[in-house]
Amino acid sequence: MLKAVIFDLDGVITDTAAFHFIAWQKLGNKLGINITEAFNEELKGVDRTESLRRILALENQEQAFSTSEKAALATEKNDFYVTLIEEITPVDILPGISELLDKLKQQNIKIGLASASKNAPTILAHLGLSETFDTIVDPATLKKGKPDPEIFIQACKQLAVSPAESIGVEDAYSGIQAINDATMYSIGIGDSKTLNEANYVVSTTRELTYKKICELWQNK
Ligand code: UVW
Repeated sequence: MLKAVIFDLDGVITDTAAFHFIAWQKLGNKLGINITEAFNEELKGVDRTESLRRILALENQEQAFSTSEKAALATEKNDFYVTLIEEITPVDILPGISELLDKLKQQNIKIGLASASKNAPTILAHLGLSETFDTIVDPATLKKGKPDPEIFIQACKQLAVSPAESIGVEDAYSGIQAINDATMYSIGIGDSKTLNEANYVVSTTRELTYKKICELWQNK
C-alpha cells in the first residue's frame, strides 16, 4: 500500500534554479569566474558548499581560499539568494502540484520533503505549503548528499513508513539514484533520457496527477 510520497523541492514543487543562477553569477563575477546556465543545471540538487567547490574548481581556485573564506563566500551567495526568494509566492508552485498535494492529503498519504536546500522551510512558507508537508528533512543533519540515499531514508523514518511503501519524486539524475538506492519507487520529472534510471518519467509536473501515481503504484 502506498503510504508516502517524498518530494524534492527545486524543480519539483517550485523552480528556484533561476534564483540560484543569479546569486552564483553575482559571486562568480566578483571572483572572475564565468558561470553559465548549463553549468548551473549541473548544480541542481547539489548543496551550497559543494556547489561553491565546483564553481571555484572551474578556475582552479579551490586552494586560493581558506575554509573560513569559503564559508564567507557561501554565506555571501546565500544572503543575496535569500533576498531573491522573498519574491516567491503561491503562484510559483509548479503546475499540477497543488492539486496533487491536496489529493494526497485527502487520501491520508503522507507528504515529505527531501531537499538539499537549507532554505527549504523558508521557500515552503512563501509558497503557503508549510502546513502541507508532514515532514521536512533537515539537510544539516545528514552525512552525505544525493546521490546517497540517506535523505530519502531519513524522510521515511521521520514519516514512520518503509521505503517499500513510498514514492520519491525528483528532477535530477542524482536524486533518482538516491531514491532507487533507498529502494523506493522513483518518478522523474524532466527528460526521460537524462532520468533514464527512474521507474517512470513525466516530462512536466502537470502530468504528475494522483490518478497517474495510483496507476503506477498498482502496476509496479
Ligand atoms: C542548496 O544547497 C541546494 O540550496 P541552499 O543554498 O538553498 O541551501
